[in-house]
Order: sequence, then C-alpha cells, then structure tokens
Amino acid sequence: MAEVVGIIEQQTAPAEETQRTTDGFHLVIDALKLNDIDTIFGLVGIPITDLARLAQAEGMRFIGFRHEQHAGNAAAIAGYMTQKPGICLTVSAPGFLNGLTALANATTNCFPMILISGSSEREIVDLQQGDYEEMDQLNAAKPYAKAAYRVLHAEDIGVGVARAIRAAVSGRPGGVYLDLPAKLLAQTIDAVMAQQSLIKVVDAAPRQLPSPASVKRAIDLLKGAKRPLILLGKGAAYAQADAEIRAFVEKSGIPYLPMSMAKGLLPDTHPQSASAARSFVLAEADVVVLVGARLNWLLSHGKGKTWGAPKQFVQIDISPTEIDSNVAIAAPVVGDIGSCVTALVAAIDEGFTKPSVEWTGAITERKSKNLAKMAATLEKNPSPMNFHSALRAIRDVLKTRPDINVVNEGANTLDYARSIIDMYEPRKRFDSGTWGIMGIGMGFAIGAAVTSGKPVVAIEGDSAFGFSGMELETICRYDLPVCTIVFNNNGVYRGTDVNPTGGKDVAPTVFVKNARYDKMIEAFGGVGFHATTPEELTAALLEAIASGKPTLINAVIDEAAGTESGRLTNLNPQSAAMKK
Ligand code: ADP
Ligand code: TPW
Repeated sequence: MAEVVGIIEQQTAPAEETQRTTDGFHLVIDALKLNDIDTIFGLVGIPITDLARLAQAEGMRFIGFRHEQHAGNAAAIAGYMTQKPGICLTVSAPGFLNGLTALANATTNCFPMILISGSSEREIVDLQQGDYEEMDQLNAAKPYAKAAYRVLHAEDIGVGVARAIRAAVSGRPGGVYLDLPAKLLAQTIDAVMAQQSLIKVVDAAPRQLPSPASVKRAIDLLKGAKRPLILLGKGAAYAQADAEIRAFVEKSGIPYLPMSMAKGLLPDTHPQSASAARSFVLAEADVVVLVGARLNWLLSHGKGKTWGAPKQFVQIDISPTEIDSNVAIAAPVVGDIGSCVTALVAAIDEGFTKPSVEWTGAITERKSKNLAKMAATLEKNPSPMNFHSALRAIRDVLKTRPDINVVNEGANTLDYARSIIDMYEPRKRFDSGTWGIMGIGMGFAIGAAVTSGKPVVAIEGDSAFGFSGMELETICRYDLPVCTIVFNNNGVYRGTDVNPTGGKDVAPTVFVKNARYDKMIEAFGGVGFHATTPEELTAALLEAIASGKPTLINAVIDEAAGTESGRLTNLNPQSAAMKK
C-alpha cells in the first residue's frame, strides 16, 4: 500500500512542487525513454511495482509475466531482434535469481539485455541483518553478466542507465545487470539537476573497422582455397548486415552453411546453401570462413571426425579474444561484421575466381541425394504421426508465410525442425541457442510477438514446453498472435521408458500419458486444437494463424519415435554405456 500512496502523492503534489523535485522512479523511466527504450518485460512486487506503473503511465509498454525467467528471455530476444537492449524488471533476491538464468543465457548467446532488479538497502545487506528478500545481487550477477552496476544516488541514474546500455550493445553484445536499491527509487532530487544528469547515449555500438592487413590475409587465403566454405552464425544475423552478407556469398560464389539462428539470413532455398550436404562440406572444405559463429560444441570445437582433414579458418568476429579459442585461426578479421564483410566484398570486386565446378558440383550432387532421401522419409504417413510427418505438415504451411517468427526447443523436436523447416527471412528463428537450454519457448514467443507485431509459431517438445507453459496466460492476457505446437510424445525425448524395478514410480523420462495441453490454453480464453494426423495438424495451424489469436495445438506424436537426447547421443556417454 505504501508503494501506491507514494506514487499517487507524487502525481497529486502541487504543480510548483513537482516542478522543483523529481525522484528515482521518474528518473529511471526518463533515462530509458530518452534512449528510445519503449518496452519493459517484468514481474512486479516490492520495490518495483511503482516503477512498472509509472512506466505504463509514461507511455512505455509493460509486459507482465508469471515468472521472471520468461520475462528475461523475452527481453533477450527483443535485444537480439533490434540491437537495442531488451529490459527485464524484477524484484529483489528470488525475482532477481529467477531472472538471472535469462541474463546468463543472454550473455552466453551474445544477446543484449539489461536486467534491472530492485534490491534491499546496502546497510542491511552488507551487515547481513536479514532484510526482506535480502541478497548481495550485484556480486551474484557479476560472473554471469557482461557488466554489472549499482546506482546509489538519484543523480547517478543517468550514468547508470547509459553505462548499462553501452555495455549491453557495444563490442560483443551481452547481458548487463543494473541494481537499483529501494531507497534510490524513493530519493528526491532537484528536477532541473535531474534532467541535466540524464545521458542520451551517442553511437552505442560503434562500427569497428578491420585492419586492411587482416582483410588481405583473409582474401589471400581464400584465393588459394580449393574447397572454400562460409559458415554464418547468429552473430551475422544479429549484425543486420544482410545485403553485405548476401553480396559476399554471391560475389564469391562460395557455398555456405547457416547455423540454426542464421537460417533465413539468406533464404534456405538459396542455390549456394549447403545445408542439405552439411556433413559432407564440413568434412571436405579446406578453407572455412566463420562469420559471427563460434567454434564451440555446436561445431565440434573445429576438430575431430566432423571436420575431416585439417583445414584453415578465416574468422570474422567483433571479439578479438574469440580468435584461437578452439583451434588456430589462420586469418582473423576482427571488427563488426558489416564493416568486415564490406571490406571483403571490395577486395573480391577487384578480382576473385569463383570455386571450381568440381567442388560446387560435388555439393550439388550430395544435396540432391540427401534431399531425395529426406523427401522419402517426410512423405511417409505412419500412424501415430511421428516427428517427420508432423514437421512436413508444419513446413508446408510455414512456406506460405515467410514473415512468421519461429520459436523452437526440445531435443528431437529441435533437431528435426531445424533441418526440415526452411526459413526465408533474417532473424525469424529463435531457439535453444548456445547452451541448448530448455525453457526459452514462451518467453521468446512473447518477446518476438511484442517486438515484431507479427505472428509466432512455437514448435515445442512436450518437456521443453513445460518449463514456460504458465506463460500461456500472459499470451492470452496480451492477446498475442502466438500458436504453440506441443509435440506430445508423453515424456522427455519419448514416453516409452519403464522403471526397471517394476515399482510404482514411472521412469525418470516419462510424463502423464495422453495429456491434453490444448485444454491449458482454454483455461485462459485461448483456442486449443487436438491433432493426431498431419491433415488435422495442417487444418489446425491454418486456422490458428488465420485467427491471429492465442492458440495451442496438442500434436500427438508416436511415444516411441524420439531418440535419447535427440542428436546429442555422443554427449551422453553414460546413457550409451547403460544401453550396451
Ligand atoms: P552460432 O551459435 O550461430 O554459431 P555464436 O553465438 O556462437 O553463433 O557466435 C556469435 C558470434 O558473433 C560471437 O562470437 C560474437 O562475438 C559475434 N558477433 C556478434 N555481433 C557481432 C557483430 N556485430 N560483428 C561481429 N561479430 C559479432
Ligand atoms: C534448463 C536437459 C535437453 S532436451 C530436454 C531436456 C530436459 C527435453 C527433451 O524432451 P522434449 O523433446 O522437449 O519432450 P523431444 O522432442 O525429444 O520429445 N534443463 C534445462 N535445459 C536442458 N537442456 C535440460 C534440462 C534437456
């Protein structure tokens, strides 16, 4: 109640007085607005309820969630889509910790976001006197954030917000924590001085030009290549250098592979896409150009069987310390992707021989063979429906709507959807990313819908969906055009495991059989569909998209269809050993 009284007093104080003073609440909102931030994703409570109210009163959009992790994920994906930091607002200790997973995930994925949390008073926290929701949040955030700041004086709010924005988006983007003690928010300060203390950040993510010598080294390496390959990562999609990247690919004639979130940067149907011959090109290429992609586990660390014979790398990245992180990089090109690729295109314009027909022809041949094999698998119509027949139905609908955002998580659901669902436009695919994390589903869906104003189709394993399922209420509350498709195979990976002891408990991977996820959304006024065949799934998805309403399709998948850990079986040695 004290919170409400505080803000109402502020609003009803005599005009003369409100002109003279302002407070921390108002300054935080003013600082964000001054920097063109128009949306906050969050969850209210002491001490930030009034901050959320005020944001709304001042014309910002406040999207309230049921759990902070999903608000944080929404903020992170908004940051990835726009190059402006997404904002997540939480209460202290537990709310902060719930948001911290999303902050860490954003940092890991190089998404710019700012987690703003209210906190208890320093005097009490530092003496550990047991305040309401007491915690040393700044220190807890530091290892998981690109930067972490605390503001103690109202006149420093402008600096705090400016530093947070700059840290989130400059260089390699990441998550930033901004700690706002309750006492700060209530501090009053002279209004004129306050306005003068605000900072509008100029050139928050400055271009970083590559050195001419690094560009020449890369081009020389490429000129000597017999089997070159370009690998586009989500850094390339984030950079919004779409035309430059297309020019680099097309003018060089080099085949390319998109990492999952770079799908659509060039349409997946592009003739130079080598996606359908992925294993072949990774093993056979002799020079590989990494554009905003790290040689982490998703690329087998750049070595081993996947990569075949030893090869040389060009790596374009804004972070100099990324270079040589897993294998030697023969030609690092450090700078922002737009500038780096522009420099490479200029060098290509001066003369460059396209890759041999021997190389491109071999890829085309391999692609046709693999595509024919995949087409045969997709055409099968088993009953019950499996991952492939369900994804064929979804693929055919999404082909007609390239503007739709796709969110994707799960194990098998992620692995199969990634290769079966083509993307046609940049920054439309959002998934489990660098960690392979479960739980991004509804947060990313809400963030993408709110940020783009376009429909979202979230393709979710039933386990994956469970991590954020309660946000269906948020989707319904804001009437967002999100269609969630739950691939329901009764468990984590699949639903057929048994408890070897014959005891009462089901196996660790098994869920309630034949759950009706479609009924969940009906509880909040959304529309549920139950689909057991590809035809029913097609009809439901078409109706769902046409309605523009919150919908959920419970897609019943053969419970025996999945494989353990999807395609990560090699990272699951214990399970492989147990099965021997
Ligand atoms: P993927 O998972 O798709 O392979 P990663 O997240 O591993 O992609 O890699 C993204 C890389 O892109 C990071 O190393 C990051 O430093 C880099 N990056 C992000 N934005 C830019 C940019 N604007 N210019 C250059 N590099 C960037
Ligand atoms: C935060 C471990 C990886 S994949 C997965 C889990 C629990 C779910 C797979 O089952 P699902 O998919 O979604 O039904 P499918 O298509 O195979 O049927 N906790 C977190 N992140 C991860 N990655 C896990 C656990 C995991």
